[in-house]
Amino acid sequence: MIQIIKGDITKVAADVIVNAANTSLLGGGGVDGAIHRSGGPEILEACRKIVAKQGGCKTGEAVITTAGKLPARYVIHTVGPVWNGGLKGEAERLHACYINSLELAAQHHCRSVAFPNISTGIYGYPKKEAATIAVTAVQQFLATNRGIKEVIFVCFDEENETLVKTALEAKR
Ligand code: AR6
Repeated sequence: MIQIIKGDITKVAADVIVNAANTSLLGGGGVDGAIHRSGGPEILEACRKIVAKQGGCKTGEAVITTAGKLPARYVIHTVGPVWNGGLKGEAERLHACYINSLELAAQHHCRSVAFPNISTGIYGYPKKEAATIAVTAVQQFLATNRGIKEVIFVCFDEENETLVKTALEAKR
């Protein structure tokens, strides 16, 4: 099942919430800043351990940590592409963010996963195209029946909420 809500992902009590991080995994602005602020220092500590082991996270890939003080059980940090005109593999990488995050969530026996609109803030991805990619990737993964029952798109702004709803309706 896919749900779309407008709000703040740090308040969502899904098994896992996804963070739109950067390759350093060491925090930033936007949703990344909000997650680290509300979740407390445990999340950054876990990220530092991952950095020490594997040196950050590549664009399109994902890693998992504790959710610290957040109501979720885990945070999956994925790195969306920076929009660079659309001919630099942005679409494939954005699609990979959703698939790799869901794959990691399934490996950790999560049933519900909440996503922000990855790359549509500081990274400048056009929101309409990003919404179509997000919905396509999630539907593709849900069809594989890996134990994930619920995916929630947590849209921070009304524009993204409308665009994701439209993208989902177009696929029904
Ligand atoms: N809950 C849900 N969505 C949010 C929240 C929130 N609390 N806060 C912002 N958004 P962005 P990006 C929305 O910029 O474009 C960071 O510095 C926001 O409105 O957070 O992938 C990282 O460290 C937008 O729709 O992420 C990276 O350096 C969406 O989340 C860089 O930004 C994504 O916006 C990543 O840029």
